Amino acid sequence: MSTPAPPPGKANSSSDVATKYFDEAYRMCVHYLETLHAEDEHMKIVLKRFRECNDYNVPGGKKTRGLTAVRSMASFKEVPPNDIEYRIAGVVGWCLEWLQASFLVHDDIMDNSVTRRGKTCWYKQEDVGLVAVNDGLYLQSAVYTILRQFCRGQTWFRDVIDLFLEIQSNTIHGQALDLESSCPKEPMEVRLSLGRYKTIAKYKTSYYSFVLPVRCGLYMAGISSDEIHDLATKILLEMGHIFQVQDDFLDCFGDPTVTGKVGTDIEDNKCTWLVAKVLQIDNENILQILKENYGKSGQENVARVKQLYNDLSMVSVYKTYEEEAFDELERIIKQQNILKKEPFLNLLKLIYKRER
Ligand code: GPP
Ligand code: MG
Ligand code: MG
Ligand code: MG
Repeated sequence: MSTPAPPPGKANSSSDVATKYFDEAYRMCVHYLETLHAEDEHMKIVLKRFRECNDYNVPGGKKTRGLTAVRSMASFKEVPPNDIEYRIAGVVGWCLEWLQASFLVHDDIMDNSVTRRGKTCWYKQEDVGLVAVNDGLYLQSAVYTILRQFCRGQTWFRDVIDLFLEIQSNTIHGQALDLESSCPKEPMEVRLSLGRYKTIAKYKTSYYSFVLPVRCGLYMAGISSDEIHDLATKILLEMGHIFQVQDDFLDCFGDPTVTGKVGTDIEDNKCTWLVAKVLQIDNENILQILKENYGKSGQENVARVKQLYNDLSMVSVYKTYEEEAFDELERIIKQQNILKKEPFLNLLKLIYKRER
């Protein structure tokens, strides 16, 4: 792929009509959430807490998932969407952002992370702590509260709700495998294999980050054919895989001032693309170094693993992988004649050589 990555924020440019509707929909959703149980005086303190929780955790990301739902709806429709269709797609887009926020709040606790989107993780805030578990559950319930309030009358309502529920379950299964794989009860060669990695990335990331936004867009555009949804899923799972490989690379080699998060994968004993690639090399010395240092929180252990990655030129191995994987997926998208190519190519471009 030869197109350079768009500068951060370009996808959010004000000339983008999807962005305009999308930004407007956030306040509408929050406003509705704040009416829930507001008639009971005692709930005031809870509504205040949830307002802070929403504003801290939902809107501060890249918004790729939410905007992808709106853009997909617009590109798959035969005729340009009207105001109402854009607004309602904006609401569905925000539901993706609420789902993402709920996952991130919980993921940061499980991964013992410190920063997220350039700020202290929600659970690390002095007055939050483990109450963040309930806040994360609230964020997840908000997805369905919003969908039921604003989308119930739509022909695609049932399909979209079903898809959210199915993919939420997939993600929880993926997160469980991610966590099981960081537990030393299985041998390192088994739990950190490339095969295991592929399953983790597919379930914990690809479904909710790529399949869900685009398939919501298809449903909102009135497209429900199995053939189309199946091929879209196949392509989007590949895209999600590349995205998680990038996430793992950035965890170790990214700039935290750009990614907004400090990596913890080595300390956390995670099954990442980097460690799985290294373990593919059949070498006793490499295995020994990893056994002594991987999954340990000491600075010297983490530094030893990073040194091993450098000795094995993992930056260059990654760059070659990224280039080839993008080229291959671009070829697959262009080769088929069932799906509109442009929305898929645009999404692929959006993550090409991403640094955050
Ligand atoms: C990415 O993992 C996957 C998720 C954030 C999904 C979490 C799912 C739950 C059910 C809680 P990651 O830990 O690599 O992400 P990051 O690098 O952003 O912390
Ligand atoms: Mg995680
Ligand atoms: Mg994490
Ligand atoms: Mg990560």
